[in-house]
Amino acid sequence: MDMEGTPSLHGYYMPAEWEPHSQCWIGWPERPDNWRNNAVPGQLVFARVASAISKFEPVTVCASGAQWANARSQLPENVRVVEMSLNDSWFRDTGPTIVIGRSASCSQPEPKVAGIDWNFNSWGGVDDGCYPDWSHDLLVAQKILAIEKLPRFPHTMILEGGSIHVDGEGTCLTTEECLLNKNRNPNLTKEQIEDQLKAYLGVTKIIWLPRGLYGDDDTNGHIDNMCCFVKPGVVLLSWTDDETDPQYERAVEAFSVLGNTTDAKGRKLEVIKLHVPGPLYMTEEEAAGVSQDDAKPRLAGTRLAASYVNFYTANGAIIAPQFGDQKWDDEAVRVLSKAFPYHEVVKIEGAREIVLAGGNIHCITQQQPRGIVQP
Ligand code: KQY
Repeated sequence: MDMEGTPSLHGYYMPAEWEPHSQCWIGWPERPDNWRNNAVPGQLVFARVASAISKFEPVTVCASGAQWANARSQLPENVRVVEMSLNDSWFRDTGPTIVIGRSASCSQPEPKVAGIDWNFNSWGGVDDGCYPDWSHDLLVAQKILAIEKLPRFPHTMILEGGSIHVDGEGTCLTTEECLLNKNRNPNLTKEQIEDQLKAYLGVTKIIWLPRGLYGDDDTNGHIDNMCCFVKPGVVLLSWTDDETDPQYERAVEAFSVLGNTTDAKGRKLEVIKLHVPGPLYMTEEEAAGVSQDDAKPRLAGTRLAASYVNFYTANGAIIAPQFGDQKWDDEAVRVLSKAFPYHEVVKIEGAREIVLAGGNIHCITQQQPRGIVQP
């Protein structure tokens, strides 16, 4: 397994998601102005995701004081439930990016594990973000690291975990649409952002896709709805064959960038196309179930940012969204099974509930890597 790459500022690096985890962290949805019908259907799907992952690695779910007993009652016994104040439940973005030290050896077999605590502004700040008060979310990473007694590397740069993917061998994938958006870090240049990613993630090469998935407006085009690594040198790309779909132009543009670059090790990338479902749109009934309060309004007729790339890689399993679109659901399982021959692909029905609130399975999960002992 990889212990190569360049040491980061602290001598730690972010491993690829398929490297071994000690556990997975998930928040518990609650706010009725983002989760329809008082978050009841969303909670059902979160419980399904947590339960599926818990068959492969330990899971901790964090729920507010008001929701702890409800979460406990819906989750299997083997899932730990801890109380934590939250503004919403997107731990990919509010949780820590957990990194591992490169110093593990026979004399010091326990690899060091630590967490980067990025700054967070609700995906765009007061004017452009998803909700105006993110004071609890700002503390999620710190609380998780405190629970696990892990060192914390705070960072002032606004960054969400869903906006980066790494291959564990020095390459980071991201989008210009998100990281260069003026609603994140208007005072940083592209080069300065690259320098921070290199220093904190232990990467040496950043591959910038111009845009993320069409309709992914909450996050301004997070990479985790658009493209991810399968292994070093191989990526999955959200695709559509429909030339009239606005996603087509984005997919072709990304395909061209990926086809004309190399990764940190100088490899050309193999690009596997993963067709999007639908297109899917929010119904009148779904929109009516979301209360109007502080959060960004959810409007009927909005194109849903639904993508099969937004899966979670657990120890030995791919936890994959299904949207009730038989043709593309089946095709996604076929493509993922072929791409990950040593993982079991576990289907999560009803992932549409998470998409209605602006994300998907990858967005609600955060892996805690275990680190690897060098022989
Ligand atoms: O997709 C994500 N990483 C998070 C989406 C958050 C949406 C909040 N409404």
